Amino acid sequence: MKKTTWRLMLLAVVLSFAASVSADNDHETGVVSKFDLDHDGLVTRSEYDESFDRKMKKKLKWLDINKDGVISPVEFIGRHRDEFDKRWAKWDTNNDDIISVDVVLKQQQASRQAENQEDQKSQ
Ligand SMILES: [Ca+2]
Ligand SMILES: [Ca+2]
Repeated sequence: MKKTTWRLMLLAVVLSFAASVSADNDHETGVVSKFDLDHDGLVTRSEYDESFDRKMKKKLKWLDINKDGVISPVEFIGRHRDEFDKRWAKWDTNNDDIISVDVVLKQQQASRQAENQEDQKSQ
């Protein structure tokens, strides 16, 4: 198996692990802060739907690289491949083709905090 394939498989495992650990820590506060659009501490169905629509539109716009209104498999794979390569480069801080779970978790947490701040600014 190619080295790149192994790297992608390892990255997927690390991402899953990081997501599950972070989800345990941030689940309740994260869900409420992301979807509670009127900041009343409750998430209504309409708030959830609106938040989900916003995120999906943003994601679909990002995936449509050539801005033709449709997402081809090449665009989908290309965006995620670019994303994997960027994340790998960001996490492999000493460029030895090995990533540390601690580095991933710290960067995931920082990224999530930045995302939450960005979401709050856009509301
Ligand atoms: Ca609310
Ligand atoms: Ca397209």
